[in-house]
Amino acid sequence: MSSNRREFLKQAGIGGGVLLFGNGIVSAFESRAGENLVHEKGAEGTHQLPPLPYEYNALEPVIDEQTMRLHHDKHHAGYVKGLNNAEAKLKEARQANDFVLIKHWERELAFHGSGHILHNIFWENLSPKGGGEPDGKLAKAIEAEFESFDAFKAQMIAATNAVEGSGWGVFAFHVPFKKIVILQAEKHQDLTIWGAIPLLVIDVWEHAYYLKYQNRRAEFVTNIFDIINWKEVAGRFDRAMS
Ligand code: MN3
Repeated sequence: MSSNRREFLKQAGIGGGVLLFGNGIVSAFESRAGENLVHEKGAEGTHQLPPLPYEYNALEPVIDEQTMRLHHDKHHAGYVKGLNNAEAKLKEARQANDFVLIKHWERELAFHGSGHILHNIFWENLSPKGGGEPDGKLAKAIEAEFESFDAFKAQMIAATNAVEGSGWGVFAFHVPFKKIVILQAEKHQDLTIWGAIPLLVIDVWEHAYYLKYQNRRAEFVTNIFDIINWKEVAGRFDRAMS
């Protein structure tokens, strides 16, 4: 992102949502609070590694400089590279109408896309001036849902400690339920990109088709396109974009 554009975004106070510029859509769902999370989806459609919002040593002694350098410059950068690669490979597959590796590249998309978005949020969640407790609306919401900040904090710590294997503790706002929740993400790629808002879903649990189609899931999935309410899907897209 050019420094001019960065400055414009900062001055405009734009941190999230959908931004339209001459070269198309700038980050529909990738953005969050900080302006350096507003990524360009430029002509190449590539994602970029945002710089840390503070110095590498700014979070000492809680997180050491070397860890920050490796975590941001190597690990997070790897997710960005992998995400761009997965998108490129999926584009190639569509163009060739060759989906023999579809499971592999969808997994790569989920793994690297989730890694990218979660690390963006992680860096922004931290600050050398952090700590204490929230106030305002968030404090009220936490009190209403969890009874007290201490109870919330205890559950967040317990849930994060108990993540099986690699993963994340996640404090989230659930849009359809209009509710704050604490979640665990085991691994992070199971096969979603965090932050995605569903527009169209197709149930392929066996209960959804087995009586009629038995093991012929592909036939069910093809046929369902004859009954999709695209007007409703488009409405969801409009609402998600706004
Ligand atoms: Mn990490």
